[in-house]
Amino acid sequence: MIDLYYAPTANGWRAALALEQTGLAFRRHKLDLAKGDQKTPEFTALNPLQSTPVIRDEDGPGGRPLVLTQSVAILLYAAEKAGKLIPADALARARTLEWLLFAASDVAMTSGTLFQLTLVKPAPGPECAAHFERRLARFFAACDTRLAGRDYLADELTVADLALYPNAAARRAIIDKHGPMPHLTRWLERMAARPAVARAMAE
Ligand SMILES: N[C@@H](CCC(=O)N[C@@H](CS)C(=O)NCC(=O)O)C(=O)O
Repeated sequence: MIDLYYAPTANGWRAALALEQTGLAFRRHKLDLAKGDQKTPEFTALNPLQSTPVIRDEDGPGGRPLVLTQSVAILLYAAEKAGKLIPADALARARTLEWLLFAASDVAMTSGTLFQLTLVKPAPGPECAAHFERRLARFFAACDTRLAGRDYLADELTVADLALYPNAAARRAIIDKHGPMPHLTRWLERMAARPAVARAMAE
C-alpha cells in the first residue's frame, strides 16, 4: 500500500494521477497548506523541504519502505512499478521523455512563476505577469501543434500526458484566451473523460 500526502495543486494532482492511472493501491492524505499541515514535525520528518506531494511505499524497492518527493519522480516511480505509461519502443520512449520534461520544466515552471507573480507576490506592474502568460501560451501552442493528428503526446497515453494535464487543466482560461488551440482542447476533454483522471482530480 502506498500513502500519498498531497495538496490539491498541479503537483499534488500529478502524483494522484500517476497512482490512479497505474492502478496501484494507495491511500490519500490531503494536506491543508493554508493551515500549515506541511510544517508539522510529522510531515517535516517525511519531507524536510515541507512541500507536497510525498509518497511512502511500504513495499518499495527490495521490499523496503520508500519515501519519495517530487511529483515527476513519483510519476516515474509509479509508472515503472506498474510497468505502464512508458513505452518500450525506443523512439516512443524518447518522445515520451521529451514531452514529459517539456511539461515538467517549461510548462510547470512558467505556470508556477505566473502563480507567484499574480497571487503570492504580485509584481508592481502588469508587464512581468503578461510576459509569463505569453510564454505559457506559447508552450501550450507547441502542445497543440504536437497533438494535431494524434490522441496523446507520444501517440499512446504516457507519463508525459499525466505530467502536462494538471497544469493545462488549471490554465484553461489562458488556453482559451490565446487560442484557438483545438487539438489541445480536445486532448483536455479526452483526458478529463478518463475515469482515473476524474478520480485523481476530484479532491
Ligand atoms: N518540484 C516539486 C514542487 C513541490 C511544491 O512546490 N509543492 C507545493 C504545492 S504545489 C507545496 O507543497 N508548497 C508548500 C508551501 O507552500 O508551504 C514537485 O514537483 O513536487
